[in-house]
Amino acid sequence: MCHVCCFSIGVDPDTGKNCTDKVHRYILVVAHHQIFRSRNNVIMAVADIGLIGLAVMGQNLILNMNDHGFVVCAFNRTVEKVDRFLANEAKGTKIVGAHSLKEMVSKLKKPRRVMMLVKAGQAVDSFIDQLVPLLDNGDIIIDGGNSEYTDTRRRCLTLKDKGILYVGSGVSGGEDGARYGPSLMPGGAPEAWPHIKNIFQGICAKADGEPCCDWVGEDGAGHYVKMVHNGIEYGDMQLICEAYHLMKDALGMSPDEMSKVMTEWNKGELDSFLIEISANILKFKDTDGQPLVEKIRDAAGQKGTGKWTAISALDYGVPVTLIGESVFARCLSALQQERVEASKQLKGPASTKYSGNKQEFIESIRQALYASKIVSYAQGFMLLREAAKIFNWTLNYGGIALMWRGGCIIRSVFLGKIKEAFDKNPHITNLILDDFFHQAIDNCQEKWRHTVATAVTLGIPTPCFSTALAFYDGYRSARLPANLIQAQRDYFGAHTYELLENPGKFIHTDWTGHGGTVSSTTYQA
Ligand code: 2AM
Repeated sequence: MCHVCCFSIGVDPDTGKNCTDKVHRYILVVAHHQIFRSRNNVIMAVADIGLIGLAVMGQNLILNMNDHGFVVCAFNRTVEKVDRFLANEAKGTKIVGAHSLKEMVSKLKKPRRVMMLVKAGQAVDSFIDQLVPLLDNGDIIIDGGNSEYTDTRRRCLTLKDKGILYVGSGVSGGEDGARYGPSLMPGGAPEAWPHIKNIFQGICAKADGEPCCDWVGEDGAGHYVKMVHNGIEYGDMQLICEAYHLMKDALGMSPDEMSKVMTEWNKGELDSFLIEISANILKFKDTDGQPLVEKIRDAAGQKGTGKWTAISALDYGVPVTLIGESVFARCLSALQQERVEASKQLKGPASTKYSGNKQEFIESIRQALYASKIVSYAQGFMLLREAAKIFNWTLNYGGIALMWRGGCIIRSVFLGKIKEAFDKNPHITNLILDDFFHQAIDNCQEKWRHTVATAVTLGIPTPCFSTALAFYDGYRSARLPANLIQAQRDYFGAHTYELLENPGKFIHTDWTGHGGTVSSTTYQA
């Protein structure tokens, strides 16, 4: 008896009789693992992929895969959820279920593909430990959760030794994305890609007909790219909030008015999901007819991926200042009670109202937002480049821009321009140097400066607009004041410095006349 299909090998499932025809018997033997029949004799192909984790993202991805013709076998730690899912959301589909990992694995075509959408951390390790003894060489485990890339690197290396192909895939787009087309960022064992490509590129979002999913790179690259995506998302959200803050406080605009402005912005170069939903949020009314957004406590939460990006930027010494500021802006907002108290004591400028032309200032804010956004993405790609160097990843930067072009939270028309920039020159040092973005910043520069200067004068915080501008001015400076830092370090700690005319040669000066000539070892943080 076969435990998969419940039929004896060689028994014709239509008649239930032992088949005597030699050829037919052979076909039945070969086919019995590929086809099995349920009690009511409906033919069900064995599953193309197993999916563990029936929270909303997992369920929606399964339904999405089913829509695209893939047979999925569902499993969940709490197994009652499998039956509930099959009886409700999955009713009438080709989705099958399993009550144990063993049962799930036995229903999968080879090489077996198992995707996990479970809580990041211990749950992922626990499922891997349970799956490995059930799988064969060349089978594939995919983690589609929000895992840290360092965990994915470790898992990838450990499983390679066991002959299992491990993939860590970023999945972005929220519940709707998972159901109707997410952005997928898979990385890990490259040998796995040909076996999952059809499913991944089948179910993902499409932008201008192209799939928002491609192979990202080795080991933790997929989850790293997803992490940077989330960091950029933090930055984009904060930039929109700064625009909102200026329109609200400097121009005294109502949520409805601001919604109309953002709707207009969404028709041009800022066309993006986040601007679109912000316009919708601003015009949304509570049951009493008042704008709901103004009733929401201004204390931002966070789950950590923005913070991880900032930590990674600090670890690798890349000036990803805008994402860093956006994380700190959330931290500052979270000190809500403290701020309310401080607001009663600490004074700013006498007025926060802008006295110039309103329409012109709205346009200035738009340009500040656009220029800052360019800086943020340039910084994000700087970080990707550095991580690729450190981990020996071959990253396809244009491909990454295309993966983010649709399906995910930062989807925008703007990413098409980034893709074009990398298509033109895959080795470009910095996106700001690309003709298109260079020109765009030139066009916005004056109004960007005016916006930041006005915000400073009126005492309205714009940490991301400001840091983006400071980065831009720093990046375009042939000479920064770090010569003085080097002198200070050498003065108090004999850390040595290089002369402009002789880079690479570190020397020490006895600045005080009694410091001696011994220098400390030089190092780069
Ligand atoms: P559950 O339904 O049994 O709680 C999102 O939380 C998904 O991750 C759910 O499918 C959940 O399973 C699963 N999950 C969370 N923590 C887990 C753990 N420690 N072990 C296994 N699965 C876990």
